[in-house]
Parts: sequence; C-alpha cells; structure tokens
Amino acid sequence: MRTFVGVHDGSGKRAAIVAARFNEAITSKLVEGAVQGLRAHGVDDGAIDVAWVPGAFEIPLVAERFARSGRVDAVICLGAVIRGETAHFELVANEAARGIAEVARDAGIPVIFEVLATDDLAQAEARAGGSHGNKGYEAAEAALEMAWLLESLPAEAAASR
Ligand code: INI
Repeated sequence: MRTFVGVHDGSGKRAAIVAARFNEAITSKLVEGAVQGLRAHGVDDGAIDVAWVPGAFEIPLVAERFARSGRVDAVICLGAVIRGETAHFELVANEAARGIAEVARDAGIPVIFEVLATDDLAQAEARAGGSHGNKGYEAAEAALEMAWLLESLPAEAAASR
C-alpha cells in the first residue's frame, strides 16, 4: 500500500495570490494571512506574486493566467462575498467557485478557493484574522500541501490530454 500526503513545506516553491478588491477591508487581511502562511513555511518573498482584481467574479481569469504561466506551483484565490450587501451574491459566489475549480482542473496545479461567502460582515471579519482565524493563512497551507501532493503522485499518462 502507498499513501500520498502533501506537506506544508514552501522551500523552493513559488505561489501567486489573486485577490479581489471588493470588500477590501476583509480581503487585504486574507492576503496578509496568505503571505504570512507562505513565509512561515519557507516561501521566499521574491517567489510570491500578488495580483488584485476588481471583484471575486474576475478571479478565475487571472488565476488561469498564472496557472498556465509555468511560473508558479500554486495559485491562491482570495475574495469576500457578503450576502447582506448584494442581490447577486449567489451569482458572484457560484461563478467564482465554478471558475476557480475549472482553472485548477484545466491547468493541473493547485488553485485554492478561499472566497468567503458569508451572511454578514461580522462573519467575514471572524474569518479574516478574527475569532475563526485567518482563512488566508489556511489557504497558503492548502496550496503548499497540494503542490507537494501533486508532485508526489504518479505522472499523468502522455496520451490522456
Ligand atoms: N464582488 C465581490 O468580490 N464580493 C461581493 O460581495 C460582490 N458583490 O456584493 O456584488 C462583488 N461584486 C462584484 C463582482 O465580483 C464583479 O467585480 C463585478 O460584477 C464586475 O464584473
């Protein structure tokens, strides 16, 4: 039996963060958390790219650019969609989730989904460095774990794509 588990080791790894400016008070804290998480696990500052997009809806397009660039081992997508503030909450949240999942599968590298979808601002604050921790930091750890896991798994057969 072989068991595959990734590790939170950032040495030699490169990562991109794609963050939405919408609800920036929240997303800037998620970015701080993600950068802290990457640094804490050994990723060099020079190996971290950060791109800001207008809102969560725009995240997949920019995540795709990074994911296909060959420049990074993982992409971390950060946003905050707050139900109380918009009628099209569901559309934005669903489209961001769907798009990010699609990018990950197409590009074959980890594209981490950390777009908070909360009922109100307080719930978002709790997850951006508040009582529920910083989901950006957790996203960084998920990115490193998945990057190592994918590297350790059997390679894709050439004919499958
Ligand atoms: N974008 C967000 O990231 N969070 C939101 O809560 C949000 N709301 O409330 O509408 C939001 N909308 C903007 C959207 O992501 C796009 O930037 C916009 O529709 C332009 O395409």
